[in-house]
Amino acid sequence: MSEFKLTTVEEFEAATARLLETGAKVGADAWQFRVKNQTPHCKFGEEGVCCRICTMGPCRITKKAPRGICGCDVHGIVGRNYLKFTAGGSATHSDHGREICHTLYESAADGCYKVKDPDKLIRIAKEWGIETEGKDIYDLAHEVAETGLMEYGKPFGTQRFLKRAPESQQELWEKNELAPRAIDREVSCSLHMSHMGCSSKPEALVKQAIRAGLSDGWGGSMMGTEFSDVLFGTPKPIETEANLGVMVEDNVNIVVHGHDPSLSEMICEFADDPEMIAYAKEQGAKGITVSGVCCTSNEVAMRRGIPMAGNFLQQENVVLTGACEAIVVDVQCIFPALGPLSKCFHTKFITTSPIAQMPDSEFIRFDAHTAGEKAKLIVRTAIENFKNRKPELVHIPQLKQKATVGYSTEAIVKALDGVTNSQVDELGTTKPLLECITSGVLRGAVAMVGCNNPRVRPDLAHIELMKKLVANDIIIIASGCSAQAAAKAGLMDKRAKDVCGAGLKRVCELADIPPVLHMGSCVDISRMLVLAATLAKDAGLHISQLPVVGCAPEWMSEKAVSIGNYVIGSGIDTFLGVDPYACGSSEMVEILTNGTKEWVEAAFTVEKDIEKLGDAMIAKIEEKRAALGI
Ligand code: XCC
Ligand code: SF4
Repeated sequence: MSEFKLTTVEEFEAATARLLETGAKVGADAWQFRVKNQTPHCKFGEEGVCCRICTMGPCRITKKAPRGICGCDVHGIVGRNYLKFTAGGSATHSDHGREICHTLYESAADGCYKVKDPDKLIRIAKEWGIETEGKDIYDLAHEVAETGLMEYGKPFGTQRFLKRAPESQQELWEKNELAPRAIDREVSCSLHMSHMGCSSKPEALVKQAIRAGLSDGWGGSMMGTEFSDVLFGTPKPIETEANLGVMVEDNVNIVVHGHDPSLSEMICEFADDPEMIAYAKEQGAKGITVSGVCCTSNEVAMRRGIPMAGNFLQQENVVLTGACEAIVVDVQCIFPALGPLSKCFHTKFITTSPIAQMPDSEFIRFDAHTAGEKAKLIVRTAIENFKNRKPELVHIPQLKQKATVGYSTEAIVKALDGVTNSQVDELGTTKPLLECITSGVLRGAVAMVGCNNPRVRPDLAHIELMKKLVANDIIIIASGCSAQAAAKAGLMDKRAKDVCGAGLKRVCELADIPPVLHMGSCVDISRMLVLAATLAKDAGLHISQLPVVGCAPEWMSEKAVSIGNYVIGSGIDTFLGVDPYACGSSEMVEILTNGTKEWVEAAFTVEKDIEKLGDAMIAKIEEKRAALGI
């Protein structure tokens, strides 16, 4: 085995610089240049003090003009903007969840989509009080899917999955009117509250932001995760690789990008088809390589070991390799830049969802009924494009790392059972993990999530923070582009145990895990909620008492704000490296960083200095340990 060494951000950057040289040859634009054109950013926008929700404005708050034309002050404006931002994220995650519910509804024994994890389906049905006895599994799938879909619009009651939380958490939600009702209602209500002439009281706006966030985390996202598992299998540890070097020069390269696994699962299926591989060979390639970007990539990495070409800010790089026959996208986080960029190369930019339609793309509409034939068409299109490559433009940076991924909550519980000899019941027990934490072998856990962002040096905060935390015996669970940053660096290689403190290293050896556990895509942050809830229940604690914090050091999207709201809303202190356009209001800052503790026992910390951010997380974890007397 070759010697193990983490890849540095400098190495990522050198690879990117080389790709930008290719770009320059063909006149390609890239985000690196657009950032320059957009700098300096609008100060009013950055501080969240610009309001354009009615045409009396736009109004921007300054010393000279402390109120908008309607009389709204800065706190109301920042608060409304914050709530709208959250609603956008909650809607997006939840609509993804809804699509998955529909896919589950369309599943059939002879259909494109089948039930791969019937046990999980039955477990959820029982949890929801749906009769399972003697039912055909597809009848049950339809019934569960329909019940799930009702969660979006039911007139009465709150989200079913809230029952998974410890009682203490549920009480807090009830008491503070934070328990999310129908998902669509929370999104609509947020838009209603932030309409001209409705709420301008920051407390009310933040409370609703938390409720809308919770409807995402414990509603839309959780259904997205659970039903994806039912359809495509609950992830188990699996080997894969990460970074651009996973693309293979001699093969047809298909890159999947976006979030909904329904598309990418099918693409992977057909890329494996011997008939397709033979066709690729006929066209002069040696085979077919599917790799991924963003959360679609995380989904197929977790379940199939499909390699991860990169995270968010690497999406242009895959095209710049000159070796990408097709970049196939579904929804979310897709740069519209991919259209014009693909035109500079032979790459086909294929959009598939009516929700994400873009200029300069080929639209091959994907739906549950025709998924098979459409996937086949896409794979075939990519294969036939191989011959159009311009060999002089081909350069794939030879950077990649091995990664063990696939750590669903179920898989983590199972893996950690190797550490002690506790009995495991059907679902496993978190006792061994709790013992590691109580004894101090592990000091705690950090959920590292979210995007990378040109506002900071991309990937640096993710990687540096993880290195610092694992060296301090803090285990990391990661998702989204943060997980991919870790994988690219090598932190998901089991050999990364050597950069850990002695306690975590021992746990990694005994349980045979890497120190950073890949929990999946961003909707899979719901897995983290379930894990935290289970740990708290098993320990007889509030979630807020666990030595666990969340961190999104480079986040950028509306979805990330929704996530932040549901993570603090679930009692987990959350550390951000990018300000959510809230710093223009002292009252909003106070509520978000302190005031929310009164309702949910957790709050945000915003800190742009990476060292200080890491220190603050460690201090928080130690503070929680001290409070527990461990
Ligand atoms: Fe998108 Fe989920 Fe952010 Fe990555 S981490 S840039 S939201 S892909 Ni969710
Ligand atoms: Fe200006 Fe008030 Fe209209 Fe906002 S709602 S644009 S602050 S007048």
